[in-house]
Amino acid sequence: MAKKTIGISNVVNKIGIVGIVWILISSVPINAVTNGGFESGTFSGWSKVGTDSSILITNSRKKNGFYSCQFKDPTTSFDGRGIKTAGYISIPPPDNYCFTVSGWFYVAEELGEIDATYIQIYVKWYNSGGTELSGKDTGYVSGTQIDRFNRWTNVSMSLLAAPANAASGRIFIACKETVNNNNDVFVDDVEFASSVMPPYLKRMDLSVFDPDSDKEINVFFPLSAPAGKPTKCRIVFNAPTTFATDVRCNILIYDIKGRLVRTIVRGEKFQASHYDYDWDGKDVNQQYLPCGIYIISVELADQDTGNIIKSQAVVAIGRKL
Ligand SMILES: [Ca+2]
Ligand SMILES: [Ca+2]
Repeated sequence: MAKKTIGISNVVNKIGIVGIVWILISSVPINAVTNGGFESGTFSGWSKVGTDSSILITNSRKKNGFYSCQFKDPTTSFDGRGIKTAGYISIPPPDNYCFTVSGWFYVAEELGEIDATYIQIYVKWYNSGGTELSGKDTGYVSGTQIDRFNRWTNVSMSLLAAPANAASGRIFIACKETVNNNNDVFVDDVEFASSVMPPYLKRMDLSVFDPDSDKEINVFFPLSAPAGKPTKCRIVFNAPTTFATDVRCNILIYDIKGRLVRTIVRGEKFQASHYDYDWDGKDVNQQYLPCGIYIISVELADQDTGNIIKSQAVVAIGRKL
C-alpha cells in the first residue's frame, strides 16, 4: 500500500476539496451566563421551571458575592424546583469547540440523608432558528455527586460536544429529593465556557477517493474495472490539530458481517496533520475480496488518556460483468 504524508498546502493543491482545511479559531467566551452568580439579586437572565414561590434569590448563603439561588423544600420531581437560562447562549462552531458547564451547589441539612437529594445541571442545544435539538442534552448529573451537607461543592462537566448544527445552548438546573427531608439546595456561580476541542474529540473527515481522479467514490473495482472506474480506494483523513500526546492510529477494514478482513495500519504513531493511504481491495492474505460492502474504520487512540476517536466510512467493491 502506498502511504503518503503531506502537509495542508499540498492537500489543498492536490485535492482542492472536501473540508480538508479546518479553521483554528483562538479561544473564546468564558462565563457567558447572564447573572450566573445571581448578583443582580433577581432572576434576571433566568427563568423558573416549577413552583415559583419555592425558587428564591437569597442572601442567606452564597459561594461568592451576596446572593445565590435557593430551591426550597425539594419535591420528588425535578420539574418542581428548577431554573434555566432565559436566553439562548450563542456558541462558537461545534466542530472546533467543546463546552464546559459548571456550578456550585450547597445542600443544607434539615433531616439528613444526603443520598436522597439529587441535583441536575445540563445543557440543551438549539439550532440557528432556535429549535431544540431533541435528545441532545448533555451534562446530566444526579445528586450522588454532592456527598456532603452544608458545604459548597463544585460540579463541573467539561469536554461536552454540541451537535454539529447547534448554534446556542441553554443551561438547566434542578433538584429533587426521594425522601421528604426538605434539604434545601442552593446554587451559585453558574458558568458556561468553551474551549478549543482537543484532537481526540474532533471529527477526522474520513473520506474515500479514487486515487487517479481525486473524486469521492462509493465503489471501486480492484479486479476488473470498467473504463474510467477506480481500481483502488484511497483513504484520507486528518488530524484536526497537532497532537500533544502519544496517539496511535488503527486503520481496519471490516466486511458487512463485522469480520476484520484487512489491517491497513495498526498501532502506528500518528503525528502528521493529514494521512492518505491506498487500499487495493485485497484481504490480509493479499487475495482480492469478493464484491460487497466494506467498512473502513479509523481509530485514533490517545495513549495517555485512553480517549479514542473513531470514524467510519463505507465503500463497496464492484466487479465488471
Ligand atoms: Ca453569588
Ligand atoms: Ca420535600
